[in-house]
Amino acid sequence: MTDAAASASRYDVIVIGAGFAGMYALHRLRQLGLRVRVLEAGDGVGGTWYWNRYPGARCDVESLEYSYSFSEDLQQQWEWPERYATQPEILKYANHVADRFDLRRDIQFNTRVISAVFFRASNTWKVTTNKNEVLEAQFCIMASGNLSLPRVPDFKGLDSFKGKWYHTGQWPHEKVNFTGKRVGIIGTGASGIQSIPIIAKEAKHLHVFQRSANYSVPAINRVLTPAEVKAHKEKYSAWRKEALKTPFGIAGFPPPTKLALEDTPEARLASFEKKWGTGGNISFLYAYKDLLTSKEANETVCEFVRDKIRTIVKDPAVAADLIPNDHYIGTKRLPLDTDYYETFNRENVTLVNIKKNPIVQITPNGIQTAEQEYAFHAIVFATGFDAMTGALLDIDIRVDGEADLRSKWVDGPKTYLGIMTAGFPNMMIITGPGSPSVKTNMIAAIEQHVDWITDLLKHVKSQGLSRIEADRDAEEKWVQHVNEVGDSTLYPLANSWYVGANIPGKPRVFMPYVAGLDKYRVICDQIAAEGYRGLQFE
Ligand code: N01
Repeated sequence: MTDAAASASRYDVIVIGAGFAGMYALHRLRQLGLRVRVLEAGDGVGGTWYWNRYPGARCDVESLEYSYSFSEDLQQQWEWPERYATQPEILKYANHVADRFDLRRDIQFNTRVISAVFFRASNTWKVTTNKNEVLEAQFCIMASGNLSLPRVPDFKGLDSFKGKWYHTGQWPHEKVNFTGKRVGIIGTGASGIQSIPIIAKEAKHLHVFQRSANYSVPAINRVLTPAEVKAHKEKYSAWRKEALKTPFGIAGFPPPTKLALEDTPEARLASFEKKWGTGGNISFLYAYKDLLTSKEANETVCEFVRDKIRTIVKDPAVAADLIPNDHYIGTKRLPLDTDYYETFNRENVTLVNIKKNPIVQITPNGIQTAEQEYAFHAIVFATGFDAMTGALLDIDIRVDGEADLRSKWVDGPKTYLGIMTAGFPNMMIITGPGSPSVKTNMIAAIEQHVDWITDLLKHVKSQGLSRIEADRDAEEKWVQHVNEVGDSTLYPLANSWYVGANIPGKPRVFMPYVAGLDKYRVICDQIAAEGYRGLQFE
């Protein structure tokens, strides 16, 4: 289609993505009287919770915390049935929010953004979609998510496979029935760990192909009692305020004060046992204040979980393969499970250690490893995402005649506060690399970013300004600070998606800002109070 044939529409703001970030951005920016258009690749709202429909998908932040705080009526009226909400429940909530705040009329579904180009002469972003439609706006807000570009490893022969294959992050909308089927699953991250126990109950036989053994701790999910919901709701706004003062944006976890080795081994064991019994990953990693900064301290939790695996898994050879020994606990996202390790005691489940017995190729019948071929009706890829930068760099983002984002970030992402990147005016990223994002309660992080960006645009409007740009020196200092904070922890040591290690060729940079949402919020507020230090306006 020619340029002339492409339709052009003008908005104040284009928001890319209608997940929790895009929906809240639309809601807030409308309140400024701005004309906003949201472009969404899916045919519904919900983002992560729209795409990740795999069996067992559930949030690992408690439902009363993993929800919007901006509307008292909403939080009072919405009923979360369980401690940890299932994917269908969260998607139902996202749809309720879209209807309740009349968001859909400004969201264009089934629309994938291909490119976004900024023209300085007119301070305009021109956004081109997969339908060759061109939309224009003064501002472009990237709400495209941190874990939204699924990755299927490029195994030789996948095209030849005669059965069905699925990626957890692009699961079909209709139920996939594994009854009577031989199923292979590759990947033991959070998605694999949640889906393996459920698929195992249904399939005739499940083979789990594990590259790196992973730590996991029990969710201890349960139905919420009316009394506890009532008690929480009576103090909901106070809980939310408390959450903002915590690193993870979750109330009930005041920073621990004790070092792990200050306790006796018996006291430590009692503390970990209690946390194992009550469930939750933050609870574990927050048992002592140095678990993510001291190798010796961390090793005490690692050994506790290894002992649990040895106790739960009956076959010592299988237990040995399941025992993680290549990273410190918590330095990869620590999954929450329901009966993950127990599942390996089932007759119909086989663990394949692909570090010892690597996958060679996918064949028409199944998976060929160095030792043998396994025949499957279906293969599940729980192999994760091109995280944090993937969805952004999937779009050809450039400034006409100047820079393109893929080139700028060739050695890793550089941002100011994780919100703006120098050289790309009038573009904001929600929960971008260099912000707390995935290392905190995502909805709390989203609300904080959207509120800050809304205030920024209010400032621009009230001052009659037309262009905002991050200052290069301020960006350099922020990147350095993000790296220093990361390097003061054990996080960068693991081969995780936090450092891009799961994507061959991706630069190894630890991307989240891990000082905590509480400290980050104070920095952002100070910067705003100082007239948006580090941003240039025209
Ligand atoms: O992906 P992952 P995920 N050959 O990248 C393996 C969030 N989330 O979808 O560790 C063989 O963590 C890879 O092996 P290794 C959460 O933030 C939240 O599970 O790289 N194996 C690993 O085992 C989470 O962290 C929730 O050696 C290959 C797995 O695939 C994030 O999403 C639930 C391979 C990928 O694990 C991503 O989780 C689900 C290859 N070529 C997800 N490539 C909750 O809220 C990769 N693997 C509960």
